[in-house]
Amino acid sequence: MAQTESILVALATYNEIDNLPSLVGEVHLRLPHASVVVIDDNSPDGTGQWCEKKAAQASWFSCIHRPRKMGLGSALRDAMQLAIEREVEALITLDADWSHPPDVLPQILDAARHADVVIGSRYCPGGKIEGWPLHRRMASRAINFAANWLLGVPVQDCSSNYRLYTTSLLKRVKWDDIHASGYAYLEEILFRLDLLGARFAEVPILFSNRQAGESKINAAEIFGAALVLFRLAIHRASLIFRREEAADRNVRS
Ligand SMILES: Nc1nc2c(ncn2[C@@H]2O[C@H](COP(=O)(O)OP(=O)(O)OP(=O)(O)O)[C@@H](O)[C@H]2O)c(=O)[nH]1
Ligand SMILES: [Mg+2]
Repeated sequence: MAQTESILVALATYNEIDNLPSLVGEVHLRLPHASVVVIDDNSPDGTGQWCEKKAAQASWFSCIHRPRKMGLGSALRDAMQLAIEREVEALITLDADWSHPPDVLPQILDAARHADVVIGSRYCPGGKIEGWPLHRRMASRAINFAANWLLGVPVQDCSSNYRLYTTSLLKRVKWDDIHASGYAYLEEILFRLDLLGARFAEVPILFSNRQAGESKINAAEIFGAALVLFRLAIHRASLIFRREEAADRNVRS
């Protein structure tokens, strides 16, 4: 991954006006040749208006305005489709609340030389979480345990949105197969990319609790994520069963 001109950085936002301007500045400082896009869901706090002004000043910056809050996953899906349309080499995603440290971007790019998907990871050796209460740590661990065990995704941090995806891999995704539109999209896309034979790498990060603004995660999102994991686990079991049946038939014939 040599050409940073060919990188799109995407930030999904809902009410991130207290975080976004400084974060966009920092990302641009770290990757001056990359394009940055914000996918904003008509945030009532003026995030979209700030983006309009920024886009008028900076050619490397753009914003997709959506009419209402449609979920993190659907925003990431739009970002992935934009990366394909713009024919960039890779898409980098990160949360817009400063939880994902932009100073790790060079290591993420470096790891992409030998991987199709790179994760900024809290749970690989060297990764750390700062400022999260115990219940958030436990919920995150539980989701990751379920994703590893039920979906077999060979990644230690399946729910981190700090990622790099190579566009050549994204082009092979069958978008109609993906149903999650909320936070569970993070696990679902990894599951689909794993089925496509993706090579994964993880880079340790120090994840810090959001700098400002309010969390968008709620009980409905967590319940929705559990349902998605359950549905994907059944799908995976049926794939394994069909593969074993086919192997059996081959042995007999
Ligand atoms: N466009 C869009 N962005 C969203 C939506 N929900 C969350 N986001 C963004 O997704 C990123 C992650 O959301 P967070 O609220 O930080 O979720 P979290 O990191 O699990 O929880 P906290 O950090 O505790 O708030 C942030 O940049 C949010 O602004 C949504 O419905 N639409
Ligand atoms: Mg956050």
